[in-house]
Amino acid sequence: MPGPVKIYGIPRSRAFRCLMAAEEARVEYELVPTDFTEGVKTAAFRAINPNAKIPALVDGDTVLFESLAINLYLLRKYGDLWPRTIEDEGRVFQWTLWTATEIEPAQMQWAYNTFVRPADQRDAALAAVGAEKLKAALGVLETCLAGRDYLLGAAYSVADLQVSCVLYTAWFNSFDLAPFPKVKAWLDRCLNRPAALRARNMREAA
Ligand SMILES: N[C@@H](CCC(=O)N[C@@H](CS)C(=O)NCC(=O)O)C(=O)O
Repeated sequence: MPGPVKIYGIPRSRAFRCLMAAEEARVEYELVPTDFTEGVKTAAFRAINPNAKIPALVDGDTVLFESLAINLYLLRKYGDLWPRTIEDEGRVFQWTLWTATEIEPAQMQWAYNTFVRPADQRDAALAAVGAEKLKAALGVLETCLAGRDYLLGAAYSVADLQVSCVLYTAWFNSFDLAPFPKVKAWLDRCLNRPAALRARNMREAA
């Protein structure tokens, strides 16, 4: 029997997303502490992820990088959240790629220039451009959540996990969600689930 799934990273990094997924999948896992300054540069870690970035995953002979791809793998292989139909699977892929391309770059542009970088390295104009792009994406989400509690319908799914684990950054760091009340209520639901709270406790206590 292979040992527990290994997630390389620290909770205060994108590895948080995979901790949320692993908790939702209820898979036995080990967090292998690897930080994004020195930890990612070691030869041992580069052999796992040649991008020298966290997170990475090792599950027996399977080695993966990219946080949202790791999540798809974990939820497909473990737990009972994976969609039952090809159509819903398509929607999960749609929301995953949408998150990576429409949310992530805008949110990071806002975050880097608002609180991540030291104050003297922040550019307020870049932060504002990122915030505007993020608002445009949140508007799409607000429209898609009309008349439904979750992205695929009445029940929480992998689509909700993928989008909410990334938007955690904006939600936790007080991005103004007042113009998007459905998104705000949905994020409150997704990020206060017992599994999400277990992952958040690791991150917020760190
Ligand atoms: N697209 C990648 C991005 C991974 C990433 O940028 N991770 C950061 C930490 S949150 C990192 O390891 N940075 C180290 C570096 O860029 O040198 C993913 O989602 O997994």
